[in-house]
Parts: sequence; C-alpha cells; structure tokens
Amino acid sequence: MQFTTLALAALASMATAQKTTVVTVAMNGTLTYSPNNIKVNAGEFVQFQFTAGNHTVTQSTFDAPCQPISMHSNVTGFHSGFQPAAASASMGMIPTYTIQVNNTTPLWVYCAQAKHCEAGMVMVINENTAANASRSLVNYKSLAAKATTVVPGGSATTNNGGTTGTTSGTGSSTSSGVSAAGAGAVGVPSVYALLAAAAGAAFFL
Ligand SMILES: *[C@@H]1O[C@H](CO)[C@@H](O)[C@H](O)[C@H]1NC(C)=O
Ligand SMILES: *[C@@H]1O[C@H](CO)[C@@H](O)[C@H](O)[C@H]1NC(C)=O
Ligand SMILES: *[C@@H]1O[C@H](CO)[C@@H](O)[C@H](O)[C@H]1NC(C)=O
Ligand SMILES: *[C@@H]1O[C@H](CO)[C@@H](O)[C@H](O)[C@H]1NC(C)=O
Ligand SMILES: *[C@@H]1O[C@H](CO)[C@@H](O)[C@H](O)[C@H]1NC(C)=O
Ligand SMILES: [Cu+2]
Repeated sequence: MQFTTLALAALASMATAQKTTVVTVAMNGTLTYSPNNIKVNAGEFVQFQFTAGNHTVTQSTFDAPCQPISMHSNVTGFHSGFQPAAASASMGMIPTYTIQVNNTTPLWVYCAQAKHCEAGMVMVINENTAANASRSLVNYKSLAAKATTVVPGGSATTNNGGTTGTTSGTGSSTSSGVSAAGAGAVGVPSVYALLAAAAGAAFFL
C-alpha cells in the first residue's frame, strides 16, 4: 500500500495540478470500494486501484443499479472492464482505472462481477441529497440488493470512459486504455499512469 500512496502523491504534484482521489477496490479482499462516498470537484480525477479479486468500476443510473447507464439513458458511461489483480500482483503491480470528473452531477458506480453489486459493492461520487433526498448511497444500495447485474456489452473486456494502467514501485509499468464519452467523466491520457509509475520508482530505487 505504501508505494501506491507515494505514487499517487507524486502523480498529484507532478502530473497535474488537479487533485486525484484514490479509491481502493476490494480492500482486504472484501467486496467494497473504499471510500464509497466521495466528493470530487469538476475537473478532478478519481483513480481506482484494484488490490484483489477480479472486479469492475461501472456506471449506472441511480434508479437502476447494477446495470449500465447506457441501458437506461442516452449516456455511454464508464466501465473499467474486469481487472484481475492477481495477474499484475505477480509483477509487483496493481491494475488501475482513472476517470476525470467533469462536473458535480452524482455518479453512481457498481461492480459488474457476478452478484457483487447485489451484495453491496457500489459507491457514489458527488452524492447530492440536498437536491433529492431519495438519491442517497443507502437507498442506492437497497435498490442494488434487489437488482440483477448486467455487464456492459455483455463482454468481459469492454473498457470505456477512463484509462487503465498499473501502478507499482518497481518502475515498470504498462498503460493502455480507450477513451469514450461518459456522463461526467472523460478519459485520462495514459501519460498519467506512466508518470505515476516513474515517480514511484524514484522513491523505491
Ligand atoms: C482492512 O483491514 C484493516 C486492518 O485490519 C481495517 O482497519 C480496515 O477497516 C479494513 N477495511 C475493509 C474495507 O475491510
Ligand atoms: C474475470 O472475470 C470475468 C467475468 O466473470 C471473466 O471473464 C474473466 O475470465 C476473469 N478473469 C480472471 C483472470 O479470472
Ligand atoms: C439525452 O437525454 C436527455 C434527457 O434524458 C435529453 O435532454 C437529451 O436531449 C438527450 N440527448 C440526446 C443526444 O438524445
Ligand atoms: C428524486 O429521486 C427519485 C429517485 O430517483 C425520483 O423517483 C424522484 O422523481 C426524484 N424527485 C424529484 C423531485 O426529482
Ligand atoms: C465530459 O468532458 C468531455 C470532454 O471535455 C466531454 O466530451 C463530455 O461530454 C463531458 N461530459 C459531460 C457529461 O459533460
Ligand atoms: Cu466486484
């Protein structure tokens, strides 16, 4: 965990003036996003770090949790694709997925793996219960418990709306991603992931 903190601190200071908020996926192997309720200013980044298991970060509407936002609106939304942590762990790295938040409209997020969403593996960026008291994380989670998970595109490899990469303290890194329009989010140039890895290397050589 230490190297990712350092890499992210370096990313925030070196790669961009915009703040990056880190969300740990599957901390301690649990079906969680930590933290699961964050405030992000327009233009800032959120980096999801997949520490265990084989999970996704996928956008839904509030009213239809566990299903791609594109099924229930004309928004494409973001989807990390499945990110198996073990494959990268053998190289001392973890997969990451980074989105840029365009505005403060609430972004509802779930994991599209098996029944993780039903089990409560959900989160919100910019919850706004002042605008609508019903649209809380607690209520989203309740709806999720009764929902049926759908994988975007029915594919295990779809990836849009952000940038995938790996973060490590070893100095070696790979980064690739596909950018696509998403509600309140936009892809991040892959240079960020590469700079983060390089910065981490500086601390650990
Ligand atoms: C992970 O483990 C640490 C140490 O036991 C604990 O403090 C933390 O709450 C756990 N986090 C989750 C999400 O389970
Ligand atoms: C991750 O999960 C997806 C969807 O269930 C599956 O297709 C893929 O094979 C899994 N990857 C690994 C490495 O287990
Ligand atoms: C998308 O949907 C919103 C409302 O749901 C509507 O205002 C907007 O015009 C639609 N955009 C397109 C391109 O269809
Ligand atoms: C508040 O959110 C709920 C759940 O999405 C929705 O049914 C309701 O219409 C919303 N209320 C207003 C005033 O938009
Ligand atoms: C987010 O920003 C990108 C690039 O500026 C834009 O294409 C996209 O439409 C924006 N999304 C929203 C919901 O405004
Ligand atoms: Cu999951």
